[in-house]
Amino acid sequence: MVSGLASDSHTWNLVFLQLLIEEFGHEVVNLGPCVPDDLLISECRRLAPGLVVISSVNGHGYQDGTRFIGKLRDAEDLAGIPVVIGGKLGTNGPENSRYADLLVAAGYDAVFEDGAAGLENFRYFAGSLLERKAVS
Ligand code: B12
Repeated sequence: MVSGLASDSHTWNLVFLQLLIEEFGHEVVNLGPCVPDDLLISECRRLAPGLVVISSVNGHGYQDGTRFIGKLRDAEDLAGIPVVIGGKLGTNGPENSRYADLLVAAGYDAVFEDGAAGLENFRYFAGSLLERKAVS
């Protein structure tokens, strides 16, 4: 499942991720931009995706992302669902950014901030996780 967060209206990042993950050979549900936390959580419950990929580029990723993952991890039935976030997570650029560590501490399984951990790392992470799920 690919999704934007509540404040973020950027769309091509989501289309890009959908195409990329489809290229790995997986089915993708793209919830689109400006998705309220509660809708995102109810869709996770309804669809039980193998991986939730959050994208944020408008500069509010850290705030929106921290709030969302707190709510998701508080829901007992969803606590174990794999969730990653990436993009432009703040407004200072990826250099010297501490968002990755903070977002992992908040509950994300991995963080792919532009520049620091690029698409190759995401390709490797998502590919191996989804493959493991497919055989188990
Ligand atoms: C088009 C655009 C808009 C359009 C969006 C239209 C639409 N429906 O999508 C409009 C005009 C609405 C817009 C609005 C705003 N925008 Co704008 N926008 C852009 C622009 C020019 C292109 C974005 C784009 O489509 N890129 C193409 C996609 C494919 O690439 P991408 O978004 O960069 O995503 C890549 C990576 O980030 C990465 N990635 C993204 N998410 C994830 C997730 C994972 C897991 C992984 C692995 C990788 C990954 O992969 C993608 C491919 O490489 C960028 C500047 C730029 N040249 O990038 C600014 C930009 C994103 N916008 C910006 C800003 C500030 C805004 C506004 C706040 C401006 C304002 N004051 O109103 C608003 C926010 C609106 C909102 N509520 O969110 C800033 C964000 C700054 C930051 N984060 O530091 C940017 C970077 C411009 C800038 N340099 O200042 N924007």
